[in-house]
Amino acid sequence: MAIERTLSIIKPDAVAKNVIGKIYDRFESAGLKIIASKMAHLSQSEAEQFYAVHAARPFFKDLVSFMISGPVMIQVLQGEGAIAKNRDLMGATDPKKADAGTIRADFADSIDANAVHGSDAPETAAVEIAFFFPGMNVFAR
Ligand code: RTP
Ligand code: MG
Repeated sequence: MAIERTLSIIKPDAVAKNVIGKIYDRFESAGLKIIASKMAHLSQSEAEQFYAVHAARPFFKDLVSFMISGPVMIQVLQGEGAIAKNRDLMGATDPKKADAGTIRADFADSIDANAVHGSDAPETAAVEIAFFFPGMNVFAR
């Protein structure tokens, strides 16, 4: 398995719950390295651009409103198979369907307030890392 980089966001609900450290521990315990991070309060335009792939979906407006409802913690994770590993740690989009012990099962309240975002493929990871950390090499060396 190749060393990869992926973009992770701790969403406003989890930042408000004060569980950034607990979620970082999940990443580090699974062997993922946090190689960049920043806290930000996204503007509407930034949230719309970031989730542009979902622009036509019925939940888009709610998703954007939620993502700008408070500060988020944004990080690049690096490690073996980082993209899939992070998705496994996150659990299913709907926390009611997320496996026990996943971040969403333990910290998320609903399909909207679902604690974390993670890139879903190498192509989206590259775009998402460049969006929040311009100039950063999106490929692991
Ligand atoms: P994310 O992009 O945030 O990591 O989440 P995901 O891949 O698990 O889910 P995705 O299909 O990409 O959807 C992005 C976010 O939109 C909200 N959503 N709501 N009401 C709904 O049916 C619905 N479906 C998706 C979720 O907050 C999801 O994280
Ligand atoms: Mg997604």
